[in-house]
Formats: sequence, structure tokens, C-alpha cells
Amino acid sequence: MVLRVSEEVREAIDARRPVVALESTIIAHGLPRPRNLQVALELEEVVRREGAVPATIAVLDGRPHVGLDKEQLERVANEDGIRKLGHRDLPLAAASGASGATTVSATALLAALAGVRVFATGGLGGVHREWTVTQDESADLGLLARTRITVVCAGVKSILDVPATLQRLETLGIAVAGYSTDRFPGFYLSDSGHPVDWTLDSPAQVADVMRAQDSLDGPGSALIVANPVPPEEQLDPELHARVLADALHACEAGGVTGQAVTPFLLDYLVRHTDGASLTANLAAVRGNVRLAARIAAAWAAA
Ligand code: PSU
Ligand code: MN
Repeated sequence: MVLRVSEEVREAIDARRPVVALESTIIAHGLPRPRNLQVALELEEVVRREGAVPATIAVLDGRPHVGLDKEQLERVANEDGIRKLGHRDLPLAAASGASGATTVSATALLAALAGVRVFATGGLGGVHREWTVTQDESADLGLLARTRITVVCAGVKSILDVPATLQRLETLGIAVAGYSTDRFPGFYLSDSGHPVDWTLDSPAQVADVMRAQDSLDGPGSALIVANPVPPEEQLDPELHARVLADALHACEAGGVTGQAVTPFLLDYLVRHTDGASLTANLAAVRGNVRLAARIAAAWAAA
């Protein structure tokens, strides 16, 4: 499985210039068309404006790509039948020549293999509600427990069981810090209602933690930088609670399971909040991408 690293990304890595990995599942399966392609291009532009190089990651015709050109981004956004690939799916996709968008777990693995240390996404996967029945816990968590990468996110998706996910992050030994907050963010909401133990206030402080991870040389686990959506851009918490309850019912009634659960719930929220959840989602992702670029710059300057 030969990694295809774009020339621009390869040059930036070699010259130790800042690079930010971006995931593609949010593009292919997390956002409605045609908005998804605009967002993919916009996020890359946000990275560039901060002086860093974007490396969007996906698998095309069995080949994992780190850094996509416009045509390749278009395929991820618009191709029918593009799969959703977690890290366990990578060898299967590679051997069969399949194309797919990469989740946090697959993106983090490919980014780390390419030597990219900073990664931005929307919300991590985690422990689903009803876990005791379904055992549905995103593979994102297990992979981040064994991958040395810094992930900037707006917490975990609020469709999940947030306290159970926080507990699993602790058990798995994954470092978590709030960015300029002592509250764990709630993806569409600035505050999930749960605290975090650590707060970091600048990209330089985040880079210091990354250096400390390396010098301690403990298990190769991730650092999660939980960056809240600004309160004025969050989804109305009351609307969020109401529509989410309906969405969970619809998911169960529809018999939706496995990989389809997350896209189903995200789509339900967009349709039943008149797009307000999409606006909050995009505000969160944009903020994460900007912060990741600044962290990558602080890391590269070290
Ligand atoms: N956050 C979003 N939209 C998404 C996802 C996260 O705002 O589409 C994706 C990420 O790729 C994450 C995946 O890794 O959902 C988790 O899916 P699952 O619960 O099936 O592991
Ligand atoms: Mn799942």
C-alpha cells in the first residue's frame, strides 16, 4: 500500500514547514452536496491563509493520498459509491482498488505515516448511546490511543454519549485539553456540560505539550485539543436537545446500524434544524482548521 504524498505536501514536510491534515469523511458523508465541495476547498484555503499547507486525505482507486488536487477533491465530494473507510478498511480498499473517504481513524493513521503531526476535524467519533446493547464505539478512539498525532476538534459529536466517551479517552490514555476553556465542547454547542482537567491557551503551549510527549517517549498516543465553537455561532441548545431526541428515535425506528449511524444522525439534524446545525458544524470546523494551522506553525518553528 504505497502512500501517495502530493508534491506540495512532501516539500513542506521535508522543509519542516507547517502542514495540516484534513479528513474526507466529513466531505463525502458528513455534509450535503453541493455544499460539501465548497467546504472542502474553503477549509484548504483557511489553512493556506495561515501560512500552512493543507493535506486532505482520502483513498482513490485503492491508493491512499495525502494531499489532494482539485479534481481529486471533486471525486471525494461527488462520486457515487465512495466508501467510508476507517483504519481497518485501508488494506481492504487498497487490495481491491476501492475509493473511499477516510474517517478520523484512517486519516490520523495515514497522516502519521506521512509524517504530518497536526490534524483538524469537526467532532471525533466516540461511544454511542445505547452502547450496552450495540457495543458501538468509534474506532477513532482505539486508533488515537496508539498514534502520535495532535487532533484539533470541537469535542466529540453530540449525537454520542459524551461522558462515556470522556471516560474511554481517560481509560485509553489519550491526552485531552480544552483550548481556552475548562469545559469540554459539545460539537454544535460550545459546552457539552462536562469539564476537562487541562486548559491550553496558545498554539505555542500546545506545541510545548507535543514536545513533552516526544521527550517522555511513553506510549505513542494522541493529543486532543478540544476547541469550542464560539457561543454566538453555536446551535440553540434547546433546539439541539429536541431534534437530537427525534433523530435518535428515527435512527432506531429505521433500523440504522454500524457505519451508517453517524451520517444518518448528522443528516437528520441538518434537515430538521433548517440548516442551523450545518451552520454551527461549519463554524466549528473552520475554527478548528484555523487553530490547527497555527499549532502546526508553532510546532514547525520549534
Ligand atoms: N464529525 C463530523 N462529521 C463527520 C464525522 C465527524 O462533523 O462526518 C465522521 C468522522 O470521520 C469520524 C466518523 O471519524 O464520523 C466517525 O464515524 P463512526 O462513528 O462510524 O466511527
Ligand atoms: Mn460506529
